[in-house]
Amino acid sequence: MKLLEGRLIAVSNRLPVEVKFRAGHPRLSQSAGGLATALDSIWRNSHGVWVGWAGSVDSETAANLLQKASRGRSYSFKGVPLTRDEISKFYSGFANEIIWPLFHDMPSRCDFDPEFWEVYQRVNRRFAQAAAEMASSKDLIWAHDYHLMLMGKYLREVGSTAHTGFFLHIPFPAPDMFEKLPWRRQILRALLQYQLLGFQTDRDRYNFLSCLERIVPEATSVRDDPYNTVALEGLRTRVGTFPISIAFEEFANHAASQEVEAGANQFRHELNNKFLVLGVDRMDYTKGIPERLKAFRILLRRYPELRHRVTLLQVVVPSREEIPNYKELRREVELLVSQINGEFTESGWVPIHYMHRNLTRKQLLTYYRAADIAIITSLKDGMNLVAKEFCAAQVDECGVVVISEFTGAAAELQHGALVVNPNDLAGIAEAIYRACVMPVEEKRARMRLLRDIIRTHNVQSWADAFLNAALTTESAIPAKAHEGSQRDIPLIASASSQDQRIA
Ligand code: ADQ
Repeated sequence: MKLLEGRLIAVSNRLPVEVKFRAGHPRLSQSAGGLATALDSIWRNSHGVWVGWAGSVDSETAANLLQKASRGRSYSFKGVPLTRDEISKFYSGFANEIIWPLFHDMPSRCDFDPEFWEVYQRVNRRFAQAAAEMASSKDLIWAHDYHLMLMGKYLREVGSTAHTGFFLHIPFPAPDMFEKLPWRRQILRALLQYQLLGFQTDRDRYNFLSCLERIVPEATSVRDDPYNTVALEGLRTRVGTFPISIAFEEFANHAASQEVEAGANQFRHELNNKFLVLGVDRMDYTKGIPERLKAFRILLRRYPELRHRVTLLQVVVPSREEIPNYKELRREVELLVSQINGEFTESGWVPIHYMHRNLTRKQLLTYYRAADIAIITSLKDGMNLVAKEFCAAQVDECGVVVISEFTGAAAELQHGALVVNPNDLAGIAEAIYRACVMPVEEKRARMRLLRDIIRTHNVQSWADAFLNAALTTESAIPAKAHEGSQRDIPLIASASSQDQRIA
């Protein structure tokens, strides 16, 4: 295991803290989310800087507040200022109205506005400058997610000599989908300017390699187990699979605490010990929330004996509310909840409990512990950390996971979970029924297996694997690249012609 000699420069669109105005005064608040939680564990073993947008506030105020927030941490924060127009065209526009829907196989939701592309390039350049300013050749610049796909190219342009890596938290689509993107070639070529590219699953990695084969045929790829190495114009990029995970022990220990246990018992008591099915998601059209609600309705119609005995708790955290698609989704979800409750509610039993707000970690763990089933019906999902968090919280090993086959998590959890096709509403209803009647020994055997997997493949092992791969990548910047060579250089002379094909 190679250790980082220098510092870690983590770069993400948002910082884990955000400046917001309360009573006219700027204040820092913690922003929730999978990435913040994941990176938190990494900083325990490394020091450095986290670069990202800190909220709509002037640079000086942001810098002062971020400096204060950095005290007592192993890393500091550096804000990247973005204007309102940039937030709208780079973040809401290019990232969330083009890349997000396209990479989740929903091209009809894309708005391919060419102005979004202009701003996306400009903002990526600014992030690269901010990261490069503070990075030395011993440091690793680790960029996160689809907002920063071009940053590797700009890092080279500004002459950064740091190690570079990029991790994509969302799926990478197959070529037929990806090629709809007007800027497909520029994006693939820019990604190849990073030294390491990490994907959540093998499927994503192979989709990326297949896209290269079709769209950037001048790139060559060889297998270099457990990675692929892609060569283009004198540069090489290592490509690997690194399924993200959670801080298992932290979740499990907190879930086992007396306060969480007492809260879970209290909640179950209030529900009259009904069988509890739990959904926890960002309000996002990729998460399959309407599909889940419709499946629950089928369950109650098909199995009247479950009425009064099963309750669905659906928790959604508000998300991207400035984008019209998201507003419509909220209306659709709330209409379905009220229709289903209208159809089935009887004295002493409401079939669906619905919450639309942010929860604290303790509240989230209380619901995870109280629940008998976690239901994840994403139409497509890079990983889905909720599935893993639920398993970590099952300290008495009795919960069942029903999970969509189109999540990254299903690739790891398929042998312990009940795997469903989220478009098969009757199939989801049957899976919930099966979980309701599953013998307790089977539940325990499945949950033990799931917990063992997540305990071993936790967020620390994810970060270690990525860092190790980044630091052992050969030839950071070959001399030819500095000279601006356009020639393809055969990097692995001994590779057979078959190996030269993208695997
Ligand atoms: P998300 O799409 O946000 O992440 P997910 O992986 O499920 O999806 O993470 C959501 C996080 O938000 C979880 O940690 C969960 O606990 C938290 N959360 C959900 N509802 C909440 C609520 N009401 N209150 C508080 N917290 C809540 C993206 C990708 C995923 C990928 C992650 C990490 O879309 O596929 O798994 O990044 O790589």
